[in-house]
Amino acid sequence: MRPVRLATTPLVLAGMAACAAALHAAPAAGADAVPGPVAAWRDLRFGMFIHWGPVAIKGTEIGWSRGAQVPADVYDGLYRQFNPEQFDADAWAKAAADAGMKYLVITAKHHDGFCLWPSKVTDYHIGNSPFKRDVLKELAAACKRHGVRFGAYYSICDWHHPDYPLDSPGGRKQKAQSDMPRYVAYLKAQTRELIEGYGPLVTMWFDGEWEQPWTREMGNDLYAYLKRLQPDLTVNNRVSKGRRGMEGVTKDAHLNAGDYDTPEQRVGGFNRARPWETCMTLCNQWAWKPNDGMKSREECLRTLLRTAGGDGNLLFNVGPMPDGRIEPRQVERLREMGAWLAKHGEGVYGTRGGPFKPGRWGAATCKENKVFLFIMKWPEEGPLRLPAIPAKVLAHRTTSGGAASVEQTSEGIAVSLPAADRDPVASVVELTVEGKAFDIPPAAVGAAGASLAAQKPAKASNVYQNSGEFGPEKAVDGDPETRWATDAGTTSAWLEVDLGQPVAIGRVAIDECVDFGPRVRRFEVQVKEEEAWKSVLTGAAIGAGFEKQISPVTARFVRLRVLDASDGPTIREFGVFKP
Ligand code: H79
Repeated sequence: MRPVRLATTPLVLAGMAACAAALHAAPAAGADAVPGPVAAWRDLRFGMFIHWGPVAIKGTEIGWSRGAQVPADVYDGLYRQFNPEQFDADAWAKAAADAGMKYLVITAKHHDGFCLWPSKVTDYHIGNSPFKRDVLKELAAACKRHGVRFGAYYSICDWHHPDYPLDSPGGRKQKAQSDMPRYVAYLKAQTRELIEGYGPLVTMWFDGEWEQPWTREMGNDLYAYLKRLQPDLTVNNRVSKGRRGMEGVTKDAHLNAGDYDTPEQRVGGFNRARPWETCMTLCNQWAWKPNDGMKSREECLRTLLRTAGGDGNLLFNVGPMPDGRIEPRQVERLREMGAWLAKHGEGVYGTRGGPFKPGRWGAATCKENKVFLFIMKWPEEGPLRLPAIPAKVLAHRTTSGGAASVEQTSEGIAVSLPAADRDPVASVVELTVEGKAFDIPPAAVGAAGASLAAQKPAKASNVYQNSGEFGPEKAVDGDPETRWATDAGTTSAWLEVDLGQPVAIGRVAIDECVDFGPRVRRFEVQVKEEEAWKSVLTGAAIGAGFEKQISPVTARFVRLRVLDASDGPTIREFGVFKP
């Protein structure tokens, strides 16, 4: 940015700021500025990730075990005995389709450099294994038959290729000789083979971009090159630089040519401004491993719903076995997901996240004049309370069993459903609202949502290392990601909020951070009346998502007193609400 001269008038300054903002601004609320192909990819919402290669013979992690658990020369020779005779591309594509997955991305080449297609620019490929068959060709064709879009994962780092500067283990070794410009030419020739031989691709999914030999210029140039080959291709942010580790969001997104962010092994945060896709494993390892732990049906589906509720896609990974089959128990788990989605998929595909932000309570999506509520955790007493929205709820329908009652007042929306009717994955309540549901401003649910304490001045007896990151205001900022924290070893503490004027309070919600286990063992909530603190609620543990009604009381000052904790208490949100 150019330095601003002091003589510039405020009016001109404001104009300049507006100009600068317009260049790289996120789309205005309601507007949707993402290009057509990215929007089409986003609508698919749920895809299959496949990590596979000769390493399946060893059952160790693809790429990373080279030169670690498996000596590099042994790893590099595995393809000579790779003969997955039971590989059936239709079975894989069908498993994806039966799961309700709309696209598929396979490791055409991982960090280990092995190619699952007969590339013309290397001999290190499936055509030179005893199996010989072109896995990508068969899979792309099978996907077409099953209505699943096909995409390729391609690792930028290649610890096997002689021209790439870094080597195993994990790129931590430097090769004695290398030639990066020649490697870039190799990479471009290969990605061209992928697009021309197996395309049009739904996406090119890059990885391994964090290593030093790869630059932003190379990445953005590669992006432009691929878009010339296939104009409607989508490309992830790992084509270029600036990804924040496993969080996957892009720093300085305007400098990164990629189309979407890539949180890895975690559900991304609510974000409507930049498209994103969580990649996550069904088991623990990306590549197959015998007897790997596997996520439950509930965990799988809730992960998908929380992702969609945050406005993201889910690329859910399976690692097929060395014989070419996907483990039957994994196929079965995927089929279970598909069976649930066959009933409730309307609230997933082609929807957007919100307007209620995901949280422990569940998640919401929207489409046209519909809001889909996926309720996963009901309050211990009373209805689920959603914050007020500026649109009238015209009708509601429960699609998961039973009949929910939905009551809209100026305070918000109260939803109840008898316990016996609740779905173990998520109870689904569809609201029909007046106008476009996407235009309703997104709001958090629970302690973070529409609290009388929101953004009010707060102070505390103690702040973890006096760090601004953990100040008392973090407990009333409406953001469940941030938190007030206290020093290690703290066993009692208080947090006080000035509500500005006396207001009636009838409910308290507290969201304790339990990332390190629950710590609060005894607490009370007090209000100040005529200079004296009076207790309005006492309890033992708080935990995540605590909520309780109290006898209505009018007060300006309210405080949370932790009377006993096993270690420094830390609170994500402290909310008080009207009776
Ligand atoms: O293909 C799967 C994994 O093999 C691959 N990505 C998924 C889709 C993967 N890449 N990295 N990791 C898994 C974990 C490694 C993280 C680290 Fe780093 C690499 C830590 C330090 C270097 C990238 C850069 C993350 C933090 C800094």
